[in-house]
Amino acid sequence: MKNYQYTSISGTEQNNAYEVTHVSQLKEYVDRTVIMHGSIYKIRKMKGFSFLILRTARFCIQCVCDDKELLNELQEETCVRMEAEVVREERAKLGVELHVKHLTILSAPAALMPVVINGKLMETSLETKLDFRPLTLRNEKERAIFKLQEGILRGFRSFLQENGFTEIHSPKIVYAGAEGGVNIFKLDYFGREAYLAQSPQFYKQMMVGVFERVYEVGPIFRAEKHDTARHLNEYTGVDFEMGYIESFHDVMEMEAGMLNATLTMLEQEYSFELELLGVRLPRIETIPALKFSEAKALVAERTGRVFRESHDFEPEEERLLSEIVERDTGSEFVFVTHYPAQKRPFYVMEDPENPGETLSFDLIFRGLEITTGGQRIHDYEMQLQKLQTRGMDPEAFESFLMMHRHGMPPHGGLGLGLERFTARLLGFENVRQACLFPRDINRLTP
Ligand code: AMO
Repeated sequence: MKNYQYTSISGTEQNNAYEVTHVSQLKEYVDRTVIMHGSIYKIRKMKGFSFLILRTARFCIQCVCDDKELLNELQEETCVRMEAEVVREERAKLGVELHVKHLTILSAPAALMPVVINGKLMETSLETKLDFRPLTLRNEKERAIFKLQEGILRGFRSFLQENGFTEIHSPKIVYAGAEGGVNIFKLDYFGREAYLAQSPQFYKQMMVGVFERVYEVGPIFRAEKHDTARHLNEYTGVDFEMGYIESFHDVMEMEAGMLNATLTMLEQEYSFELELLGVRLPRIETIPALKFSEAKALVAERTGRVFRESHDFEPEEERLLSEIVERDTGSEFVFVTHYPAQKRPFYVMEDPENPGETLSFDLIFRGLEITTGGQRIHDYEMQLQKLQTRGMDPEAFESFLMMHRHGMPPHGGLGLGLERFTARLLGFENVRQACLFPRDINRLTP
């Protein structure tokens, strides 16, 4: 017998032992003997036997072992290979448990765990969790966060592939920042000044001239000097860019479709993790859209609060806007469009009917900005003029302007922060909880 889920090992079919690499269908093996490997996540001593919880690639399985000698040798986090009988047990999470017949120790830990990782909840601070990340990620719930994150990316990728996008990989050592501002890491590049990429912006635009529709999933570096719950110094950006658009609404529509497809995939293929973490998935029917000026006015009117920043949203304003929109429409997502040009980078297209306002948008989800996007300038003269009015040197952007000079279709795209989206989806206040190994102003390890 050979397929993707189970591989029979030669010679063992006679005694009916199957090497199981995927435990979700373990139930089909009731009363048979299987061979499995994993780590001993937890040992619970009972009278005359012990429960061993075996942590496998995705699930934890309850095992029963009554071999006293063996139990004396075993400790938590030992890596083992076992031959065991599958026994129906309705009280066990998977509906079956394993009765150990034979067990081989592959590797034993050299030291005791510095933190308890096998409790139901990890009752420790975020700082401690992050200090011991290689270990704390082994916790069943902690790792489920990142299994879901894998699901999110699978959803994004398969939607984009189905819609004709080509995946690209742009350089992360760059000659200029794309997003402006001071949050850029400088680098000594063989005596020349270079930077760590703040965004794949220039390159994804260039690649629209090549493939028409492109996307990239990759690291983004921002030298944020403040320590907030929504900023990382290195995060994973999901960027896409599409040519021949009629307006930036095409980009918003594509994003709504991508989120919808992804939530459906999570519901179908990640129910184990969703249940384990008690995640409530949002619904997306139509995402309401408000102009920036309308959204500002709405928050001021409903809350009676006036915010200082007139060209952008303050985080508290985003949160309040989300609450109002959810109350009024039931949607946990809201698009805010037409941001003032002052706060948007030089590649963003201004509204020809209303210069000063941009054809751009942010997507706010459960109170936090998760995406920025919009239509870009494709006309050479317009881009050149924009650089000049901003006092920027066109020569420094020669390789960017090259594409404009030689013909570009109307195009637009967006950038989504993977950790921010994951954090809001899972109901976390701090974006670090949705990052495997966060980099912030105080943290460079592990
Ligand atoms: P922007 O700078 O708004 O736009 O970034 C896009 C999205 O990236 C996420 N994000 C962050 N996540 C964690 N830590 C940070 N420090 C951080 N900064 C940003 C947010 C944000 O919405 N080039 C444009 C995108 C485009 O127009 O295509 C850009 O980078 O979720």
